[in-house]
Amino acid sequence: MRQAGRSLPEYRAARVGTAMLDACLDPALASEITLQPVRRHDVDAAIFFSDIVVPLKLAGVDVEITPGVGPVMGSAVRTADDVARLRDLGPLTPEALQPVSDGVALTVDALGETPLIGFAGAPFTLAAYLVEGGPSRDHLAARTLMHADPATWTALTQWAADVTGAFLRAQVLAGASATQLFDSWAGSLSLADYTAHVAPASARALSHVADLDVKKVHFGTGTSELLAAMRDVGADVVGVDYRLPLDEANRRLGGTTPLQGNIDPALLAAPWPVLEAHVRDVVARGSVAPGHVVNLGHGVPPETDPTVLTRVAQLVHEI
Ligand code: 1CP
Repeated sequence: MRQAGRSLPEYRAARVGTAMLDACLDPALASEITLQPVRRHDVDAAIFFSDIVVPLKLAGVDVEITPGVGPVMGSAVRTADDVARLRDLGPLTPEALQPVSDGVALTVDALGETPLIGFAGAPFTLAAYLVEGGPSRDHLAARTLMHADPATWTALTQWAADVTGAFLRAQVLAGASATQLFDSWAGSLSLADYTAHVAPASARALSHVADLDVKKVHFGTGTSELLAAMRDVGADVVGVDYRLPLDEANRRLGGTTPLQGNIDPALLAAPWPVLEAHVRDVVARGSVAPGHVVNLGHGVPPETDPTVLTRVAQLVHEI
């Protein structure tokens, strides 16, 4: 679940005095933070504490995570020269990825039987941050670039695919037993743009783990029109945000693809009977798919009462 840890007091305590990306690159701290929601909520899997921009940082990109904002680049990547400079940084090596591998290995040891999900950002979402220079609403500059200069766009997204693919691969080799590719902002694309300008790079990112025995979940928000295209880049499970009921998502996917999702994060703050009815509805609709990973339809709001999350996990286990 996106940035799930932020709602936990023990997370906020662990992070005091440590910048976000420094926390991600401290194997013992990253491992401890990964375990916190598992201990508290008794969920069936852990998601590694890291961020989609960690591999950019390790590749040498000037990026920080600014509190209350998100990833911010030292300078935006807009031109062919900017992309050439990125490519000059060279491939992301296993040596550079060592803090990630060490953090995963420590976590897998401590988790015992509970599986760890590794993850990475999809090339479009990473490119959206790189081209915009930080978070943006409509990802206009990225969407302009893919049409204005398709060769530069392709070079950029291929580079991002290889960097993010190396990050994903390192996590699996260190013991993660499933993977998730987050294309959080793909919902700003038309199906035609997604298919022509984004899907090839996402397929390339996933190809980095194609020879490994792990299931691949592919998630985006606002992607109701893109679900089949997102599966077809090589995903085993499609993550659905809270906008589309899972029975309808299953219909759009032809009834053959396991789904993940899609409790509406807004309802975490609603009275319990309202939330309970919603969770039961999500589980019922998901049961028509060939498999269902119960999850939120996007991230946990930081102000969420953690006891509510524990109660949701309990309810799902009961059902
Ligand atoms: O739940 C977890 O803690 C798991 C680890 C995790 C994951 C899976 C973090 C830690 N980030 C992510 C993925 C991530 N990061 C995504 C994809 C999923 C999604 O849609 O949320 C995206 C888009 C980011 C980028 C990012 N990092 C944002 C969003 C900014 C925007 O454009 O709106 C933010 C706020 C961050 C910072 C971040 N990453 C993670 C945490 C715990 C935080 C908060 C930082 C803090 O506590 O200081």
